[in-house]
Amino acid sequence: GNPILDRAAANGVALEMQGAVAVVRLCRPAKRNALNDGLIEALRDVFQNLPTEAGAAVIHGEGDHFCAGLDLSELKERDAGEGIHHSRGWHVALNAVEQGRVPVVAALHGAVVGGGLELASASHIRVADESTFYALPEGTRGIFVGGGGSVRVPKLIGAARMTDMMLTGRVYNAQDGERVGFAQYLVPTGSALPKAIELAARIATNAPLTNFALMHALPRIAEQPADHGFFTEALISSIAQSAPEAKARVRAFLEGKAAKVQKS
Ligand code: 1HE
Repeated sequence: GNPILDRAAANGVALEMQGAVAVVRLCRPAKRNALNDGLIEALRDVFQNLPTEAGAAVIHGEGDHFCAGLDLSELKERDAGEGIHHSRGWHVALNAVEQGRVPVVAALHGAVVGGGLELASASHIRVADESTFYALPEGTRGIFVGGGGSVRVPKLIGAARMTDMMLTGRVYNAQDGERVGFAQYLVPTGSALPKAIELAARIATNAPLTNFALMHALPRIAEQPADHGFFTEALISSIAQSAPEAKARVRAFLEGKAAKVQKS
């Protein structure tokens, strides 16, 4: 139906709606979902053109691995100028994931390496199964991250751990990855995708302004001086509160009609 989404599917990124959840799949399993230029453009196009009925999205990879990172076969002949534009193209695509219309949950399994880890880091929540492993082989390949990893990965695990990964080639397994902050959920092998869809379906029921505030205000506040952060927080919280939907949800709680917070 939609020519942009049809082209993305032909380039290896498929979109399927499951209720209000947009399920985005990297489908280049023979190359371990390595990200060539076509795939990066397809990712950008899909996240810039999510159907309006989508309230949240999930991203996952077909086959045994989430994503093997940059397609190294494309790196051969690029000069410095082309390299800058290539990296900027990744930034646009991964910004479309991070700063799009809806929160994105990444379902991780197998290799989450190099550019694959950069993509996972652009998502809002990461659910990893026990087969997941994380690495930044850029260091040992004589290159550097170029897909926003130097900005986003330290926010998850800290600059010291990222430096170690790149200098020594250290690989984190699923348990250690959850412990250091790559993933927010660790689930049995094979169940990352259903868990991610379950979380996304729940996220899609939130008030849209709450999701907007979390995606767009929280990361900006994190980079503001405290005084600016408090001010931005006051603005965004008052805007969220003033929505009719927020009033209805608070009223429902006060009338005993909404769920209490349950001890987990
Ligand atoms: C690839 C790529 C790739 C696989 N580019 N072709 N990323 C890396 O340095 C990771 C490189 N890949 C691997 O270490 C392994 O392939 C995996 C651990 C991910 C998976 O292992 P395995 O045994 O399941 O698969 P395989 O046999 O190694 O790979 C299957 C095929 O995929 C094979 O091609 P074939 O034609 O011989 O079948 C591989 O060559 C191919 N393949 N990964 C190209 N990455 C914006 S800057 C970001 C910078 C980076 O991301 S650098 C890190 C790149």
